[in-house]
Amino acid sequence: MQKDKILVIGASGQIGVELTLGLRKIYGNANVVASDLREENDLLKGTGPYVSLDVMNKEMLHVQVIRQNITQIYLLAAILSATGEKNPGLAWHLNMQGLLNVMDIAREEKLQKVYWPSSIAVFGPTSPKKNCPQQTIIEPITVYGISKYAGEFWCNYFHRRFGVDVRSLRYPGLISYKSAPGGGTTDYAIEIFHEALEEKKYQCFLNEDTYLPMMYMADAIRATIELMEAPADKITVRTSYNLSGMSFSPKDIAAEIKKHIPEFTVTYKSDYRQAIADSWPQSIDDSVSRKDWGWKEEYDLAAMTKDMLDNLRKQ
Ligand code: NAD
Ligand code: AKB
Repeated sequence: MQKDKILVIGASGQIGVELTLGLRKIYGNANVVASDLREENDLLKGTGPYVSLDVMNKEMLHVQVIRQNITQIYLLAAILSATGEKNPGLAWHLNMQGLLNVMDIAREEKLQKVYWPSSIAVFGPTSPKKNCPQQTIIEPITVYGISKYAGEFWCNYFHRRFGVDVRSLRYPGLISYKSAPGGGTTDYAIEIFHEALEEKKYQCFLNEDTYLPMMYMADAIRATIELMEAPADKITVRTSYNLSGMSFSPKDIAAEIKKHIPEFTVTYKSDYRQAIADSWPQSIDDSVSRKDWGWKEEYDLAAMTKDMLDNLRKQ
C-alpha cells in the first residue's frame, strides 16, 4: 500500500498551523506538506516541507499533488463569516471553487482521503437554538454559511457518485493561542484573552448574553485526526458531522478570566457581527459523532481558560 503523504492547504491559518504540527507528529515531518497563499507561518518553519500554493489555481495544485505523491488533502483555505459579509462574491468563489478543485483532483488521482471543514454557520435563525441536532431545518443567512452548506452537499455528492472518501466536521468557534484567527464572528473569544493580559480591559463586539458553541483548539485537532483515522464503515455522515465542545457567552468567559485576573473589565458594543451570532445555535447536539466514531471533548470553559492564560503568559 502507498505510504501516506498529506497536503495541508491553508496551513498558515488558525487551524492549519496546529493541524500541520499535529499531523507531522503522527505521519512524520517529511510526509506532511504545508501550503498556503501567504508566507509560511513562523511556527511551521523548519518543521517540514512548505510550498506556496493558490488553491484556485487548479493546474498548479494538480502538479503539486502529482509531484509530491500526495495521498490525502486537508483543505482549510476559506473566507470566514465576518470577512465573508464584507466581500460575499469573493467568499463564495474561494469557498466553492477551492473545494471543487480539490474534489476533482481527488477523484482523478484516486486520493485515499480528503478532509474539508464545515461550520456551525450552516445553521440559521430557523434551526433549533439549543442542542441543535445533526439533521434539522438549515437556512443559513450568511454567504459563509451558504457556502459551507453547499460544500457539504458537494462532499456528499463526490462520495456517492465517485467514491471519494471525504470527511467533514461542523466546527464550532475555535479558541487557540498559537496562531491568530482569520476573520470570524467567534474571534472575540480569542481577542478577549490577549486584551485581558495586555490591557486588563476589553470592548466586546457581541452582547454579553450571546451564547455560542465553542471548542478549544486541542480538542478540534484531536477530533479532526480521530475522524480521519476512523474506519470508513463507521462514517455514516458524508455531508458533515455536528461537533460540540462547550457553550458560553461573553459574560461567562469574562467571569472565568476574572478568576485569574481580578482587575479585568469588559464593556459591550455590538456591531454587524451580532446579527450573524444571533442567527446561529447556542449549543450543538453531536450525539451522532459520539456514536459513530467515539467523539468526546476534554476541555470545558474553566480548563480552556486556564490553559489559554498559562500559554499566552509564556509567550
Ligand atoms: P484562517 O483564515 O485562519 O486560515 C485560512 C488560510 O487559508 C489562511 O492562511 C489563508 O492565507 C489561506 N488561503 C486563503 N486563500 C487561499 C488560497 N486561494 N489558496 C491557498 N491558501 C489560501 O481560517 P481557519 O480559522 O484556520 O479555518 C480553516 C477552515 O476551518 C475554514 O474552512 C473555516 O471555514 C473552517 N472553520 C474554522 C473555524 C474557526 O473557528 N477557526 C470554525 C468553523 C470552521
Ligand atoms: C466564524 O466565526 O466564522 C468561524 C466559524 C464558527 O465558522 N469561527
